[in-house]
Amino acid sequence: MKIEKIALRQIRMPLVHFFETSFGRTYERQIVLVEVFSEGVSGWGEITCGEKPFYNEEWTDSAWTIVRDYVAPRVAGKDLGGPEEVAPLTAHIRGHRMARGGVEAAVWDLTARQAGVPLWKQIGGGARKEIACGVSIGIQDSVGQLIEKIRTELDAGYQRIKIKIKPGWDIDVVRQVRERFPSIKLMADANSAYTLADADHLKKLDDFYLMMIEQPLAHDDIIDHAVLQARLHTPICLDECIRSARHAEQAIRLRACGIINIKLGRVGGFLEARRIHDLAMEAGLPVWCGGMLESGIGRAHNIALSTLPNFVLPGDVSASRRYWARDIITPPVEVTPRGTIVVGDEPGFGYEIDREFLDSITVRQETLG
Ligand code: OSB
Ligand code: MG
Repeated sequence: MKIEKIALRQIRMPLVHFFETSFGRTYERQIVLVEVFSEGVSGWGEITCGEKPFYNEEWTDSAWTIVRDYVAPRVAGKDLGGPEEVAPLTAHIRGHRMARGGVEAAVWDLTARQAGVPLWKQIGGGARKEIACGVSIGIQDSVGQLIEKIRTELDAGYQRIKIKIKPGWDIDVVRQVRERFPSIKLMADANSAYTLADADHLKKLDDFYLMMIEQPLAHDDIIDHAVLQARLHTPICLDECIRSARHAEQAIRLRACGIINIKLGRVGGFLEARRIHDLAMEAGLPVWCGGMLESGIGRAHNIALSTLPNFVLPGDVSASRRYWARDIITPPVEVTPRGTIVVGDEPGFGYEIDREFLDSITVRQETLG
């Protein structure tokens, strides 16, 4: 299969509600989509970086530049034996895994469509026909508002609640949420807001029987997480720290975490995501699928990923309507009253693209190769 051309498109999508983490507030997404073409068929990918280089080093403009100047020249015009060959073609680029992963995922979708099979089948998934859904709730203006939001999501059926924490919005907030909801599956994500000097403070979270604490310490420090994990009963889940299978191997060996959040973009696409999944499964660590406030395309890819066997915990993959007044796919992603997403059998990522709407929110476009 020859990749004839790669089309980049940046879209602007306002969120229905701002999303706040320890590194800032997002009101509107600027998302880069990738469409790859071969023999009359096209496949889609989403680059999951933020608008600013705060979650990791990537952002909308860096992703655009990396794909235009470094990824597309390596991939466009290439005759590929299969989608597994894409990631190695860009392995010489340091970092920028979300940019590289957006193209990689698009080729997986393309090959699934060419074969007439669903994306989940193409990546070797299919362990479940319904995936379990949780929600990630950002930092709010008040604990009352947070509790109200949690109530709404539980009423919608979501199986697990993740709240964001940061210094000044942590122990006391978790305590109040736990008092109000004594038996829900609850977890907290710090997005690297603490250091080992906060170990005694974080230890207080052990009182609230959380499922896990996600990425409390530095984005690039597996060793400190190992030191902290030895002091906590609550399992640590690593997000930012795990960018490759090599990192997963090191974190497992050092006992730095008990759970891994796998994000397709953060690790550079399906090939690496699967490697991490397999390593964790072999070591007996459960994994779940994280989110990056994706549009319908990235969301659909996350659904496919979540059908691999070791995605046994509810992920941050939830209904389109929690993010968008109107999504770019039809139908939008919907969640059942039991808090699941039903996985379809349509070829590729399984949803139609609303091209007219997509065009109306596109702010720039470029065709490469
Ligand atoms: O750490 O998981 C995270 C969003 C942006 C950046 C980082 C994270 C998140 C989320 C949102 O938690 C997950 C989602 O609902 O898409
Ligand atoms: Mg996280």
